[in-house]
Amino acid sequence: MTTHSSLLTPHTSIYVAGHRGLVGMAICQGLEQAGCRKILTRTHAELDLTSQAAVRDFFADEQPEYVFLAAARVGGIHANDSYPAEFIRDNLLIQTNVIDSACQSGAKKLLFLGSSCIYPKFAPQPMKEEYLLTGELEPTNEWYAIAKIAGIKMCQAYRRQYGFNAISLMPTNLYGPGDNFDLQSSHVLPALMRKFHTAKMDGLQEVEIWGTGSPKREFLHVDDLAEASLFLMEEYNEPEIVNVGSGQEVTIGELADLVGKVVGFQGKIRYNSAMPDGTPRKLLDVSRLTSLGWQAQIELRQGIEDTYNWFIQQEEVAS
Ligand code: GFB
Repeated sequence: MTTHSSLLTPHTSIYVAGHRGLVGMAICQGLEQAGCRKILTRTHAELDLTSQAAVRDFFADEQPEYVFLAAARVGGIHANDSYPAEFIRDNLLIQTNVIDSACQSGAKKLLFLGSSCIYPKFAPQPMKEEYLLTGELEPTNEWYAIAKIAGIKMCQAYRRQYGFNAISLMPTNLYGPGDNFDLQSSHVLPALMRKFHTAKMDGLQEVEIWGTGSPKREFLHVDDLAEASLFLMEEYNEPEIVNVGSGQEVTIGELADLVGKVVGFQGKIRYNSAMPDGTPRKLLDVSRLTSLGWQAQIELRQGIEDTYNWFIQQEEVAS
């Protein structure tokens, strides 16, 4: 982890909302490695972020200087498609409460994490930040996307009316240690890892993959995202959103081959086209970020190996 300049010192008080999730965990780790010692966290049991009163009290008591807003209801294509009410409600509540309370309690800066699904389903590729709100959204995740777009607009509105330094990052599809490996609710990469691992252990000859295998996705290791988040917290103070991607785009079929090789699964793949493909392609244009001086480091195969090592350790602990 690269260490950055001056804002995030051992004495800076920093709240990481969502510290038990994939992104929040990696941000906490990055902050610790950068020497930060006043990192505030609360579990869901300690602080319900959907409760306006609880969030307001927390910020009034703790008055964090910097806030990483990584708490969200997230999930893969099936979870998004199955629970639209929960995805729009919980995300609107969490982000509204945290952004408003951070501003009211005098926080110096907030970093909001969005998602590449905010862009139109058929946006030209790679997708530039200015394509936001230029077309129809992908129906499987429009509820989540609308909540994230509201978060972006709230950051911009609070900057404009109250002078609050709130910035927004749009990460591409993320993966890494600490991910959700539940087959019903996870994203594709951890789902494939679990499916291939289970098939290998049980000696199964075939694994089912959803959709046609032809959609393309870009993947970014969560440690890269954490590093980009720290970098932008230090360096970026503008209303415009910033894409965070790796430029490493593969089809789902190619991803399956790669994950299968890393896991050591030698059987066949069967595509279930009754399950949705989602958006055909989602590649971010990262020229704004690279011009600011940051780019991703972790190559996809290396990142998959790293994640599989973590996954195996968890399986051993659980068994
Ligand atoms: O990662 P994923 O669930 O999310 O699915 P999205 C990506 C692609 O992988 C889709 C295919 O084409 C899926 O049909 N796929 C194949 C699988 N097998 C599987 C499987 O076993 N599990 C899963 N989950 N997918 C999500 C959004 O979209 O991406 C969220 O719904 C968010 O809102 C997130 O933006 C980053 O990339 O399609």
